[in-house]
Amino acid sequence: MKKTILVTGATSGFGKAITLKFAQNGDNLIITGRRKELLDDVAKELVLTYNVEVLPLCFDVRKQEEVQEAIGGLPAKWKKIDILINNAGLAVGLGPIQEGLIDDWERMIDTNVKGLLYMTRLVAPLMVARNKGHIINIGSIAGREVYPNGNVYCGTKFAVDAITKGTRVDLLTHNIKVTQIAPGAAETEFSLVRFKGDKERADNVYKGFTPLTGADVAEVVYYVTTLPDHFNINDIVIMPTAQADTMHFYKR
Ligand code: NDP
Ligand code: 8X3
Repeated sequence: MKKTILVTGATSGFGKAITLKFAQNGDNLIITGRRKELLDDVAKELVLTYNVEVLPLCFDVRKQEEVQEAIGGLPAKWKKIDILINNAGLAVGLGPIQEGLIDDWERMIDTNVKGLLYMTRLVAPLMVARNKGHIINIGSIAGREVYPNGNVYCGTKFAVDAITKGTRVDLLTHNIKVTQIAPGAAETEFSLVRFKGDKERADNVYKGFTPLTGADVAEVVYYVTTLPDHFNINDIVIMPTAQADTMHFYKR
């Protein structure tokens, strides 16, 4: 049966790969992001290639009024969201706490924590009303272990870990699955954003080993949605084979 999937941050990286994966399987998609042109391109590609229905919603997850307008204003048929994938997120900067830029911190906290909460607050009641649904939060290995200079980004992903667990407990009696997927290093726009457009520095992160791709992450996201009703994967850490934890890489 066709499902309706809402993916935040579908203009690049994991989110874009996740939308492709679900579209290949015939599901309808609500896709979000701030970059309207890219969002519309993704929507067009999905409709033309896979003949699915796609609703692009351009908004900033940090802005509660925009989230409210977008989700509150969904036409009735699009309100039947089967799966919410809270993927939109970012790291900004990599430096010691005593030199941190408050604006970078706020961007990360507002996007990775508050944005995820705003989305969940509006979509979870729609699932509760239908007594079904699946919320998938994209965490990170950075939400399991801190690493030097990762301070606030790690903090936001530890928060995603805690919020995911709390969400699962609260939605338990509403038949809603809650899953966290926590990837290690994956080559997307992530490092380019973290290093504020410094491509050389971003490319360097992935030199000497094979990182995960958006498609790898999308495979796992899709997989956790294919299990029988009685069976949920609560939590999963996925890594490049060449990465043991946040600090240990086998680079050649
Ligand atoms: P990308 O930078 O490629 O994608 C991030 C996506 O998030 C974009 O589509 C971007 O869209 C969207 N986004 C960012 N800020 C906002 C905002 N304020 N409002 C709406 N959308 C926003 O990175 P990834 O695909 O790698 O990252 C996806 C998630 O995976 C993030 O939560 C990240 O923390 C996490 N992660 C990444 C890892 C990696 O190594 N790449 C590993 C582990 C977790 P737009 O700019 O158009 O708004
Ligand atoms: C992204 C992975 O280790 O760069 O969440 O923080 S890491």
